[in-house]
Amino acid sequence: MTNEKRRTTLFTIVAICALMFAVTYRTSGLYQAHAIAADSRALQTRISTLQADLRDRLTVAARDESEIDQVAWDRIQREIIALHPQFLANTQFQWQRFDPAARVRLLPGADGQPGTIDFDDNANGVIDDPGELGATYSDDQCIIEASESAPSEIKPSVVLQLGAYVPVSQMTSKHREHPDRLLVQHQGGEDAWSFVFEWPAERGSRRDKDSAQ
Ligand SMILES: [Ca+2]
Ligand SMILES: [Ca+2]
Repeated sequence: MTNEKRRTTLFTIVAICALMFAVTYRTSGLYQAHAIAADSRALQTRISTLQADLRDRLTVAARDESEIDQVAWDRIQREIIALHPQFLANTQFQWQRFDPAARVRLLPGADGQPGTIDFDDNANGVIDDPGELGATYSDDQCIIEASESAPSEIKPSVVLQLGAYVPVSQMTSKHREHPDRLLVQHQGGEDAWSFVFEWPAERGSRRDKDSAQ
C-alpha cells in the first residue's frame, strides 16, 4: 500500500469515528432531554393528584364543619401524607393568611453589617453604610413580620412594604379579599418543588400556583 493510500485510509477511519462519536453524543443528549421531560411530566402529574386530594378533603371538611380549625387541618395533613407517604417525605405544609399590616423587612444578615461586611457594596466611598442594606450577593436577609409580632430590634433595618402572607397562627382574623393559602414545600435529596394552593378557592381565583422545580 502506498503512502498516499495509507493516508486516505487513515483519514477515512478518523472521519467515520468522528461521525459515530457525533451521532452517539447527539443521541445521548436527546435521550437525556426526553428523560428530563418525562420526569417533569411525572412530577407535575403527582402534584396535580396531590392538589386534587387536598381540594377534596378541604371541601368535605368545609361542608361538615363550619370552620376548618387547626385540629381539622392537622387531620387533613395526616390523611394526605398517608395517601402519598413516599412522595411527601421531607415535605412541609403551612397554612397562611394575608396580613395587610405584616412588615417585609430587610436585615443585615449573619455578618451584622449592611451588604457584605468590610466591602463598599454601593461604591459610594463608605464601607458598610446603611444604603448597602440588601446588596446583591450579600448575606442580607428579607424577612416577614406578622403585625401581631414585635418588630425586629436588629439595626440597621428597613421595612420595604406592608402586607404579606404569614402563618395562620400569627394572624387570627381572615382577610376579606385575599383567601387563605397553603404553602407546600418539598426538599428531597435530589429534587425540590413547591406550590401555593389558595383556599377557599371560590373566594378568590381558582388557580393553583405551581412551581415545580
Ligand atoms: Ca450583611
Ligand atoms: Ca458604601
